[in-house]
Amino acid sequence: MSASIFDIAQGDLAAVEQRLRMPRREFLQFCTTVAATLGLPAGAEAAVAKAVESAKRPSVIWLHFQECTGCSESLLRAEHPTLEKLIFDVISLDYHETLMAAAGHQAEKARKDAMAQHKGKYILVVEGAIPTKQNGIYCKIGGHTAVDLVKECAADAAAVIAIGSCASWGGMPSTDPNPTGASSVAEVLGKPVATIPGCPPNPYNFLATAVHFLTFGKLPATDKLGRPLFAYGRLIHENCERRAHFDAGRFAMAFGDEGHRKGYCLYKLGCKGPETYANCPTLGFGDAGEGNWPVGCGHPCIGCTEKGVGFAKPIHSMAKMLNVAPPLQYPRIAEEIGKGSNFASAAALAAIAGAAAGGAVMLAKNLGLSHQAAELEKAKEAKTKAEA
Ligand code: FSX
Ligand code: SF4
Ligand code: F3S
Repeated sequence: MSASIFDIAQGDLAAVEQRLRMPRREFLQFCTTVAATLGLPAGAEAAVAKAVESAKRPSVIWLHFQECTGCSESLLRAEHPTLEKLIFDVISLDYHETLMAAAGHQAEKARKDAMAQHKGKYILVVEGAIPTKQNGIYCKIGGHTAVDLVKECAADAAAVIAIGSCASWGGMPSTDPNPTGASSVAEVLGKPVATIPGCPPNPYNFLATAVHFLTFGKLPATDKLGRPLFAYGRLIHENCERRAHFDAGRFAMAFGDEGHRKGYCLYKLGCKGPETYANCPTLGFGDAGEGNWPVGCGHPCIGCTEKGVGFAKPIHSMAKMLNVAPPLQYPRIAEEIGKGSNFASAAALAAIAGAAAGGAVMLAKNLGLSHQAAELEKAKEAKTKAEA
């Protein structure tokens, strides 16, 4: 039988309670949540709990370059546990320009000391893009360019994590025409690194990645862009609570219109969920419960976790459909209003046209037709008003 979280000795729990200043129930809940977020098999929460409870705190060096500090801010808003607990009890944050009290030479010394003492063992976290044009003069700290700093700190790190879209692939600072040559950590180092994109990223994706390192001594499995699969393995569109509206052809056509107020799909307002990989719909933000994520709040996803989408495509432009089979079995509800058609005939037509024309064409047709349907509806309403 695999170990269970309930097998942890009461004495150990009391110790952890004291060390983390966190009620044991909350601690166990945290470990279970992290194990579930990581997609680990049943029983793994015990390993997570054991690691968090007893692991020697790994040294973390956190660099800031071209960014807004939103990544650190979002982490500071994490609740289970708060970053304060994580900083002081789970990881040893030896260098973080925004949070550390030290300044100037003292700060530089803290970084150098941590690198020397934990050579080959520390985690390097990079927040922000790295300006590369004109020998990197656009960002200098303590007399060193960001390019030199990241290379120096990465050389002896056990793991490198790029947090946020800026560090992962350039993000906002790399927006065309990218005057500073803002680049990702991987581009500057010339080798792949783990990435936690998002602007800002979900703090739990970072926490879960850090706890994975703590538990298993290595970073979790990633896709080819370095994104942990547990968090970025699925398209937003696959798990979106508005997906049924998409499949049924019910779209908000303008902010504040009836469809928008009713929670219809935001595809036609530019939602990039169909081409963006992230767990935003399932994880949510801000510990505020279900539905607290961009689309849940009524704003189209801008694709902030996706290179070439966020800060690259106009917010209102329509997303490319990736890996989505058109739901041929669904009627085109919006198009059928007042046209005397029924479910069976719509489905049959869709199936024939789908088979003949291919899925993508069918889907495009569906989407185009709902535009027409909305226009028809508008004309009908205007006519009824005029006649009244
Ligand atoms: Fe800001 Fe982080 Fe965006 Fe960038 O997040 S929230 S600009 S991803 O590097 O601080
Ligand atoms: Fe959700 Fe956007 Fe997909 Fe619509 S297009 S179902 S709002 S992810
Ligand atoms: Fe970003 Fe879209 Fe999630 S904008 S936060 S990837 S819903």
